[in-house]
Amino acid sequence: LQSTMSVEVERKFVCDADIQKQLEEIGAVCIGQKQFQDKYFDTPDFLLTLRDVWLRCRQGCWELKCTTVTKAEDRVGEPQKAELCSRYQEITNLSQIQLKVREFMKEGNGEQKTANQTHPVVHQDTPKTEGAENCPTGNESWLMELNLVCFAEFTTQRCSFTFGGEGDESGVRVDLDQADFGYCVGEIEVLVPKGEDIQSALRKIEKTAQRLGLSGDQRVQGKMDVYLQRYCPEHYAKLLSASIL
Ligand code: V4E
Repeated sequence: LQSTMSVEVERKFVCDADIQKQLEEIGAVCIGQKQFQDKYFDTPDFLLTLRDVWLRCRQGCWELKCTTVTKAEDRVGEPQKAELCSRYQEITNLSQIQLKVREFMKEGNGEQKTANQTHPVVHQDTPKTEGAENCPTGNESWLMELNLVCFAEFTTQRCSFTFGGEGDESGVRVDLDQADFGYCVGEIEVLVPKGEDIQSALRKIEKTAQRLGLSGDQRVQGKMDVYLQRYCPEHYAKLLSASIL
């Protein structure tokens, strides 16, 4: 089970047609395929995403991704190409998510926005699973209260690979994603429990990238980059000029 607080370090890559074969050649094992739907939420003036904060509901479960260290001086000593890797803190506990979102909004606005302002459609979720604290019960009043609306919704087919044993790639996972709007991307990722060693995660990712023969000097677009570029050009432009994407 994923902890409620961890740092996801990941590097995206462009998938070649023979990527599955290449993965198997370097010892990766397919651990399964799944399909999931993501709905991303923000205020109409993009208060969260302009701070690189990503609130989503994946198959009925809430997740918040926000940046960790970004200052250049904190990256001294990192392996080359570390800048190709992104690192986000992942929070999956709903109360913690709500607390963080409120904090980010206060930072941004001086005053928190409330619901009785303009209100586009809020996507209400019907519960798919019962019982888990994180999973919505259909009562999404906190979204209304914080003026959060759905700005992106798409489904991904994911094929995941891991490496067995205690070697260089232990803990490395490779996801091959195909989004329903016609975009494919690969991700090499390591989930680091909060407070643990990020450098070693970066080295493992770099090693795996090398073994897959990824030259990767340019940043690869994620699913969200492509989605916003195509369907929400105004939002995309704002994130680009704020250097978020
Ligand atoms: C952090 C972020 C977004 C949230 C979605 O992140 P991503 O890892 O691309 O999605 P996904 O579906 O692979 O999630 P997972 O299953 O791995 O948790 S959308 C945009 N960002 C910002 C961002 C960035 N600035 N640079 C890179 C390389 N990726 C994402």
